[in-house]
Amino acid sequence: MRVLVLGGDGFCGWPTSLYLSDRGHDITVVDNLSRRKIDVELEVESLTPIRPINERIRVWKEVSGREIGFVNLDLATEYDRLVDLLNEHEPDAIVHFAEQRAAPYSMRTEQTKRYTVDNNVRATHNLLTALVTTGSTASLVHLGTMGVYGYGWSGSAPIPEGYLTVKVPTPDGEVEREILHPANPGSVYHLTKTLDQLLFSFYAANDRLRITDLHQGIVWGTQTDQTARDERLVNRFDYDGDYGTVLNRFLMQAAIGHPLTVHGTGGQTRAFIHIRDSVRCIEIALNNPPETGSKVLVRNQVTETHRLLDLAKMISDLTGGEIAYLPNPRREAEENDLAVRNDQFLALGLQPTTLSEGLLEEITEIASKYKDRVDPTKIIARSVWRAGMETSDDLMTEVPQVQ
Ligand code: NAD
Ligand code: USQ
Repeated sequence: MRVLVLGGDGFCGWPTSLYLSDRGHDITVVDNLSRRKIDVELEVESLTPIRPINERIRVWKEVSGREIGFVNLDLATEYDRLVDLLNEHEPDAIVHFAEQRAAPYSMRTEQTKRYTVDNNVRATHNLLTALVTTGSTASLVHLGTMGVYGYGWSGSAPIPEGYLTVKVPTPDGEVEREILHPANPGSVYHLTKTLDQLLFSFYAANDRLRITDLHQGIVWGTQTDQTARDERLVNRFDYDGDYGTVLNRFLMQAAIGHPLTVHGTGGQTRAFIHIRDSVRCIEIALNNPPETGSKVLVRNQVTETHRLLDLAKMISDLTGGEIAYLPNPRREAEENDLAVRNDQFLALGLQPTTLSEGLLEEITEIASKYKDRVDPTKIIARSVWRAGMETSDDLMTEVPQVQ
């Protein structure tokens, strides 16, 4: 397949591009490199030393013999170039990762709230109108999030894959309807994904676009078989308070001897998936698109759910690290149950990598290896959901020397 990978320089996009290229697909990465610019703005770097995109692509050619194309394009602001790209490229499929994806960054300031909405909603809508105007028949796979459902809105009832069947009372009795699961975003970032959902619904119905929305959990891990082939292909690993996600942060913290930063009681339960499974799911989704004219196909892209405190304890047991209970900078439930249906990917052949298999390897092969690159002043999460909320002071000012 000829595949455009939008956001293909990012944490999920880069390993997906390499995986699909390795599987023989013809890949072009489209990315405006905004994520690298945000690192400069936040004065932080990936724990792993990621190379510039053109070098990454050159090295991939060297090790695999396969070409990957690159187009530097801003989906949110360069509409005419996007239309030209679709006309010239005629893709069979498009994978859309290209959004501002950090909840804390989206809540940091009024500018980052506005940027997140402007960037994400315009990028998605531009893509949809460009597909219509060019008459493209490409199927679209978008990365959504578990956070569109909220966490635990229906208690211990498993979250369905996208749609709920409800009974509507009418004067003539109850009628049954299938609706999108109610949206319960917990941050401006998650809000943009709920807006994306409505855009997809409209364009699937009105213009018969073929769209799959993958509601992905928190991705953990770093490397895939492809990114591990050469150090210059290494994937991004975010550990800072805005972009670092919880499990990778705990792994990095354990590696440097920093207390594990549990927000509040740690009673929050979230869904997780390893990056190796995430890239496999994308290919499965590409190979199994919806029919023309059907509603948006929603698949939950998660493999396990865990309470944060249980994760912290698991890592603490493996490494001997302490747990710190910090004031929670977010407005979120202190405790929640979370059960999620993921029958579709399992039925289509996904064999999940479990936490128990991958954790130790991740600590030793990535977090420990690059621990001297950590800036300890960037670890504590300081973006608050409402002005005036308390955050913790730094728990460590210097990274201890490698033993
Ligand atoms: P990332 O920030 O590492 O990658 C996103 C990429 O998109 C970056 O390279 C960025 O430069 C690019 N981009 C952003 N706006 C763009 C624009 N307007 N035009 C062109 N390129 C643009 O994020 P990620 O972790 O790889 O996440 C990818 C997608 O998956 C996101 O949409 C995110 O919401 C979703 N997702 C991520 C996770 C996770 O745990 N990382 C979990 C669930 C869903
Ligand atoms: N948390 C801690 N300690 C930390 C960091 C986070 O306790 O050091 C807590 C947070 O308060 C929150 C939970 O861990 O309760 C998850 O936070 P996170 O930063 O790992 O994940 P989140 O903000 O939800 O966002 C990430 C990705 C986002 C994706 C989402 C999937 O950044 O792109 O959409 O995971 S999901 O959470 O399933 O909606």
